[in-house]
Amino acid sequence: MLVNGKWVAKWDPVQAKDEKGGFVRQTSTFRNWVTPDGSAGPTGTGGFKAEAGRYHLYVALICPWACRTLMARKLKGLEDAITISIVEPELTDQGWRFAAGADPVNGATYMHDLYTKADPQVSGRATVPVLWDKATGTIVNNESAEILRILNTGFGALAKGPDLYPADLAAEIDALNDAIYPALNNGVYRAGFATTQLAYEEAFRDVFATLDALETRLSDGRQWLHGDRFTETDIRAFVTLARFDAAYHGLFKCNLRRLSDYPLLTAYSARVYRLPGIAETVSIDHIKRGYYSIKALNPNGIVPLGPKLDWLVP
Ligand SMILES: N[C@@H](CCC(=O)N[C@@H](CS)C(=O)NCC(=O)O)C(=O)O
Repeated sequence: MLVNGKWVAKWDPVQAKDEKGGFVRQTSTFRNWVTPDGSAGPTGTGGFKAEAGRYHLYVALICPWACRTLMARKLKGLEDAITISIVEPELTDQGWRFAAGADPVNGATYMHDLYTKADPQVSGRATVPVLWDKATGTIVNNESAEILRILNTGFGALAKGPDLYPADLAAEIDALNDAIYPALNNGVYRAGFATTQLAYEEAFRDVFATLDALETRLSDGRQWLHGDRFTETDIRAFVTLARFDAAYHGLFKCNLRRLSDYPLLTAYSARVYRLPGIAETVSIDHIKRGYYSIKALNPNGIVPLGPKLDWLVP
């Protein structure tokens, strides 16, 4: 991670734990918002006006948080307005790395180069996603939950597509997001990066209780998690479901059931995958190579050949 702008240690997924040995995810540091007129958003400072071609999104295809933002960019028709760079799937001792030429905006070698460019004294982990402002040469925001909302409304008329956070569903969306984030989205990481049996078992139970609840939720025939409208909760659920059998079931020891043991969640995942543009945001190759490159969990770096994924239909 970075301490006062210097890269200090070899990359290790677990650098903060709670008193039970549970994995603790750091909070994001850059919290500004792009808005249609450049006024300040709910947090941070103003000065980030929506303009086509001004912003760049840095992502990893292995990363569920980054892929939230890639999905929203597609669904909101912002591909022409926002350019992207994709890091290499394997984590190095200095975190995410770019292949030669993969960052035409800053020419960075590592993700941490962008963090120190934005703030030479920055401390923390150099995570993806990052929404970068080419005009001022800084990071606008590195919190995927907020970038999702920025892509939904911050780009004003540049964006098209469905409202991913409609006002009349906001309370319901917030409630379901708040339930699935700790127990499922981050729950699989809490299981995978637990350093005690107790922390692992707690996370494991949370993960499967949540999958069971989501399967039940879909049993009334609804198409999406909040009914007939596709919302940001569907994005947030899908990115975890899409990685479940390929990475979390094996590497993160979330092995009570597979996604494919849940018929409604499997059909739901296939439905999301078939939305226009979404298949391009899903790389099972990157997901497997990326997760299985985490040396602390898989020292020899062997990448499994399976499993067969039933939801991955064109
Ligand atoms: N709160 C952040 C979390 C992002 C995050 O943890 N990304 C991971 C990849 S899945 C990362 O970049 N990790 C690199 C590191 O921890 O050094 C968000 O949702 O945007």
